[in-house]
Amino acid sequence: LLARYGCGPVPFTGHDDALYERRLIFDHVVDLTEAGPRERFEAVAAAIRDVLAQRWVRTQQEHERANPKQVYYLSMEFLIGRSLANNVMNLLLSPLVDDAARRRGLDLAELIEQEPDAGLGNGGLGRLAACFVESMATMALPAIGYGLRYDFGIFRQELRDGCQVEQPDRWLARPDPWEVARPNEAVTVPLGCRFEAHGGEIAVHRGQASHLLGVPYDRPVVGHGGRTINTLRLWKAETPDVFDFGEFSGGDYFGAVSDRVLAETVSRVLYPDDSTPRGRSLRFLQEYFLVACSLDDIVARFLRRGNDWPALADKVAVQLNDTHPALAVAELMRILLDRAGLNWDRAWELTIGTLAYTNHTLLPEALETWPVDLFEALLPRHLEIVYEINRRFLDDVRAAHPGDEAKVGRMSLIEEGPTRKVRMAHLAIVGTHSTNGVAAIHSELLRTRTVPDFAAMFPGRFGNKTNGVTPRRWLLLANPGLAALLTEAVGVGWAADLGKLAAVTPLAEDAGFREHFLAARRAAKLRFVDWIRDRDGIALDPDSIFDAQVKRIHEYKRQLLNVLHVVVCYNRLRDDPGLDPPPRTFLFAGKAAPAYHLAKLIIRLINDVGATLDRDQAARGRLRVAFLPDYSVTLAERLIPASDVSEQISTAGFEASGTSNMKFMMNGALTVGTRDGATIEIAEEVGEENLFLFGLTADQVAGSRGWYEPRWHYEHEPEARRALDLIASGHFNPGEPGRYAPIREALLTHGEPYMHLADLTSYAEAQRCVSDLYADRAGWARKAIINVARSGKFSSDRTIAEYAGSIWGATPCPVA
Ligand code: DL6
Repeated sequence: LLARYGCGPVPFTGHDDALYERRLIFDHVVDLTEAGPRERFEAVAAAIRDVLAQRWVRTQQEHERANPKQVYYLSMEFLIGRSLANNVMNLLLSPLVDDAARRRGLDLAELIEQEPDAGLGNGGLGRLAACFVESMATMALPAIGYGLRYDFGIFRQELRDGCQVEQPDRWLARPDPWEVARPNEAVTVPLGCRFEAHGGEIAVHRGQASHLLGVPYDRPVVGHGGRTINTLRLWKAETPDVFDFGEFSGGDYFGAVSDRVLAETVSRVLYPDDSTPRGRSLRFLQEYFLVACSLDDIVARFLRRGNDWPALADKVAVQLNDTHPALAVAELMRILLDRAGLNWDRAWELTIGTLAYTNHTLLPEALETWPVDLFEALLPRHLEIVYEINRRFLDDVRAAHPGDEAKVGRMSLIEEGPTRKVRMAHLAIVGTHSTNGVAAIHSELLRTRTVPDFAAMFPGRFGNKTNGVTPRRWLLLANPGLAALLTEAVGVGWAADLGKLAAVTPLAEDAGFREHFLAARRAAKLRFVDWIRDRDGIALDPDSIFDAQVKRIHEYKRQLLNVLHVVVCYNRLRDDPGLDPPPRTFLFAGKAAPAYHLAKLIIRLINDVGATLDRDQAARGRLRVAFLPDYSVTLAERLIPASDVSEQISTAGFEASGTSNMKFMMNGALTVGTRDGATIEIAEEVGEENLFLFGLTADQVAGSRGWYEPRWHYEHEPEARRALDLIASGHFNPGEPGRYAPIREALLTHGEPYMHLADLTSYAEAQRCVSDLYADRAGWARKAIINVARSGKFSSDRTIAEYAGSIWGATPCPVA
């Protein structure tokens, strides 16, 4: 793939051996021997940034000069994680940095641990954005990611008495060595009102226009090989002046300063809701702020390069990561009408040609709508434009379907009712030239079930782009032992062309290779065991199967199904102490949205079950449950290579794609999964015999809606009944017997949407097959090797090549 994109690794040569010392002394004014680990980390990171700075400038100069079609990825979330080790790897500086560290007696692993995760995302959607920008840089695509520079990213999760407690994530408490503030490139964002923010809501004072300032903070996005260094530009909200001089000279010093503080709340905190937006008005302002700053910047760059408005769609491709930046449709129309002075039809054509939209969820509660009132108060001109888009669009609907007012109502951009709302997904579909889902089944369900009227009206606009993950971070960096083995087997090129791993397939039959493979996996497991013991004081048994379910806690992802199965296993051990299944450790990690009470109760249940098993002789040493607090990119990088089993057990039809499923298989874990999201495509790649599929299909789930009766399973399936009864009995929580009544009630409610009990029996059967296979060392290794070998499709390079080819029409712009 990389060869096709005309790039490959370039070793860095001209280095300055004293960069680190200079950074330490001049930035921190500290004697070399007295610097603490954090100062040493900052100095190393700053030294690496010094190394890449000229190439970063060179990339920008080349893009200015060549004036290629430029890609922009707009996303409210970029779940970046740490950057130091990743940047060193992608710059191909690892041998040099290892050597420099050795000569100075620096413990690199210790320094790496000093870097906080940039947790600017909730989960899959934000991590995908981070993988995408890395792939775009690796493939030399001229691309910029735009997001918000939240002062507080996703909350830090603590566990107290087994319960999730949210703590602020102060990731910027110390200076971030990667970012470059560019106040001279700040943009002004006009608003139709003044506002005050209180607890996530804003109170608007109509009739008093105000404005915000968007200050860009740039972060380097290093492509593998270090040739292209693209930019991730994150906006911070500020007020135009420190003081409003009118108020100041009038004596209202406090009022003038507090206005500034209010404005800065716009980029203060990431909303911690995954798939279930809470519809806070400050979030609406955040979304507009991202769109307004980014489009202003995009247009400025477009014009600066000497382009004229008619060329906009030939020179600019903007991808909207879900509907969060869908206001871009109205904002770009506003720019083209009011600023460029184009007529409506021309402006509309350019808007559609420039923008494209990715859908990431079918959950009805996650499809964004915003009250018309909020538009009226904050963005009256945008509302006018949305109404006009809708008027013209509904004329077309009526012309195509005369008399079908029901269809008109369904398709309207405005949801009528006591509170009139703008349907952001409809705006995004109507105002862009491309709508894609993120896995084949998801794109199909989007077309056929969620927005069939739109798919019928715009058949050419709908497509699929199955997600991918970057193999640099998720294999080369995360799993050095396995990576080295793969390089030995197929050469160095696999990290930039993951399809090359297919050549490993025949080695599954090679007993010697299997042993090396198992040894590499064992090393990753031991590394993780040490790391998690040091981080959390959690002791894990590396001789047990590590069975991992790591993702946001949500009913549709079915952590509860996993727990029910654990309790089934526990009951079996209590019944028959002679049973001898291979020991298993069920690892859970993930955050619950702070207001999602049932999800938080699930976390507590997992912890209660874990504590009970630890105390019970029947389970000890054979069955363990551990909830690893504060799931993050860094935790995933350590845990995934150490896991034997990957749990992908969402109710079929609910998980749009999933991406941890790809990271696990790439690292040699075997999947236990439903036919959902990209797991279906993983099964196609590896063959159904090389993973453990179970459960109802999406069609069966949809077909059961309305008549599904969980009580039937409760009454006819004794293991399910006993497991549920044990949970409800207070066995795991003797201090508060009724604690899990809401879970019992949810699982037994007629029509339970996630169909836990319907899938429990086939899930337990799949898990029995896992235990049986584990006893067969060679058989297990064979399947695991085939998973790694067939993971090529799931590189985000492949996904990005598809976006570039069929949505953006963008080609690489290599930097000499
Ligand atoms: O496409 C990235 C990721 C998918 O892999 C997950 O399956 C999906 O749940 C997630 N979607 C969201 C929804 N957020 N919104 N809106 O995070 O996207």
